[in-house]
Amino acid sequence: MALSREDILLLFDVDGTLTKPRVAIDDEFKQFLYNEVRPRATIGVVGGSDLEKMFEQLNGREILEKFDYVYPENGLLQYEKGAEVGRVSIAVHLGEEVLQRFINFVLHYLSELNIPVKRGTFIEFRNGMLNVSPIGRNCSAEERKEFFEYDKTNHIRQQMIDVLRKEFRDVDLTYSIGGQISFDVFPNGWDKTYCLKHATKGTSFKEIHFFGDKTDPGGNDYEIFMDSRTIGHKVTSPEDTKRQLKELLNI
Ligand code: M1P
Repeated sequence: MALSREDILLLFDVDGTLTKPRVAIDDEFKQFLYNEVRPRATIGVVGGSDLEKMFEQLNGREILEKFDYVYPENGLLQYEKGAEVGRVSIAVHLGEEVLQRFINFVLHYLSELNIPVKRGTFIEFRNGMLNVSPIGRNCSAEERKEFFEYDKTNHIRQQMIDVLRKEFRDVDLTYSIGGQISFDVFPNGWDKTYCLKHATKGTSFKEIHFFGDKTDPGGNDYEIFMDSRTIGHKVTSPEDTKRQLKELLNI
């Protein structure tokens, strides 16, 4: 028996899955999603980024209407059928004392770090997570590319994470590299699997599929890709996502 829209949920990562890293979604792919995929399945997007960055990449606020579920910050904020239905706060969870100890340590670490280029906004404070960037989120697109290449051989982010893990072993924190210039920090369990409890509340999906590119250990798609509630699809680009969707839905 063929599955209906109510039976099947497709959840998508953003960077590397629906778009190329930190750029806007391709118009043709967007039309394919809305006109070919949406009639056949319930669709949701679960990104590591905050809502503003999702708007930048996915053609503005229309995603709140076009996607059934929008989950920024791994689903630590939840929008369903266009409206916010919940959020959790890292500040409340950790408490001000631990939070400041962490922020102070990061700023001190960065003040002693020498890398080719440093800009501004080294810590972005979000609702459910902190985003830490050694180069700073104010870098240009060119500087972003250069840092990404530099980090591949110098492991600036990984070394910093190793130090933080040791220093804050008493705090339940997960560190996740999801993009090119930064890493996300959030309480254990607040990874992308967090969105599943919301997506499955009051629904009876027979299949939940997840599409992501950072599905290896340490990547921010790993936990949800491996979760027993999802059927994981590893993709290499938006073109690959489209190809796998066509195959799955017989389009
Ligand atoms: O969606 C993946 C990541 O995208 C951005 O990473 P970067 O700026 O390092 O490329 C960030 O929004 C990050 O939080 C997110 O996980």
